[in-house]
Amino acid sequence: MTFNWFKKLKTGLSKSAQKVEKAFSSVIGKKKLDENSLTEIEDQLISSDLGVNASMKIVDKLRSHKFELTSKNKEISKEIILDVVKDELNKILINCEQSFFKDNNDKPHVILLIGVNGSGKTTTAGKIASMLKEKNKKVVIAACDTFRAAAVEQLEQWASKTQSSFFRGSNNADAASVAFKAFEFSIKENADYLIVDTAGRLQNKTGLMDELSKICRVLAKLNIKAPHNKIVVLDGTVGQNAHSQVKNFNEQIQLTGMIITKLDGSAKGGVIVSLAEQFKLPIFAVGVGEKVDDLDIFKADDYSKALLNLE
Ligand SMILES: Nc1nc2c(ncn2[C@@H]2O[C@H](COP(=O)(O)OP(=O)(O)OP(=O)(O)O)[C@@H](O)[C@H]2O)c(=O)[nH]1
Ligand SMILES: [Mg+2]
Repeated sequence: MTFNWFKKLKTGLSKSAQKVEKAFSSVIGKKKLDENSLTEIEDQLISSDLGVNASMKIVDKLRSHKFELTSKNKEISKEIILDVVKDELNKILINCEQSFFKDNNDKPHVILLIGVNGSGKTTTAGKIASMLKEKNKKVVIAACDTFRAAAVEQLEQWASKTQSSFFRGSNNADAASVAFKAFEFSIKENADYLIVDTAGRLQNKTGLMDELSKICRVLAKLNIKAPHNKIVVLDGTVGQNAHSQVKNFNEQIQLTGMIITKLDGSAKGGVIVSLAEQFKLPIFAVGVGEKVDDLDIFKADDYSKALLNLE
């Protein structure tokens, strides 16, 4: 991850960081860390979307460091407290670091992007294609949102911007059959990656959720391992609602990971911590803007530092 990216991530997460920072502001400069303060910190962390479990873990850690935190300079310093918190955040987030570029012995490697309406799937498809193109990979992007002509055009623009091949079905075609044909086409083209963009769907709409299973089933007919990645794209501004999205999509098609978008300007960036804590799924990437280079792979330490406004 480049320095520029870290800067972008930090700027994007600044509102979230302000919220998290507030959790500790009341104890900084104090002589002791009492139970009341710890409870206050825990409440603030929960309201910063870190979730109950992660917030409890952080507070437990602070409690166990109480002596260290208060004996050095006789008053609690921001640096020391944030260092302890960063270590604890890293412990939770480190297991989510995983690249979706690995394990590409299988060609084409199929990446299926799913999620609720407007979560950032199409934009993310374009951004991933661009990342892959930078690695000199041959990429096909397929439009399985066959109901909205605008959706197909939006994806086509991303394909041309990233010099990827584009595959579309006929209007109102069955999404699964388009996915199948796109896979056949990608095999014929000897592509390294096939990125399948799907229509947005609410996680409680059974018919549309079943369509996702069907897409996975037909892709597996051509390669039992496909789709190699089933990634839910989550809007980072929705906060705790992301949990029910992950839960339902995961129950439907067993996700291989998550991508969280729109972290720029969101005050709910802490949600990544609660998602990591609860689902223990890889976080492949995070998005901090609408442009092609506003997505990068997820790095636990960078994320923790950005969330705590550290250098
Ligand atoms: N600020 C910001 N905007 C984003 C980000 N990712 C996507 N967007 C914007 O969010 C809006 C929706 O993005 P799309 O990629 O069309 O979302 P989608 O999930 O494909 O939407 P549907 O196909 O309608 O379900 C667009 O205006 C994007 O430019 C991000 O990381 N940050
Ligand atoms: Mg879309």
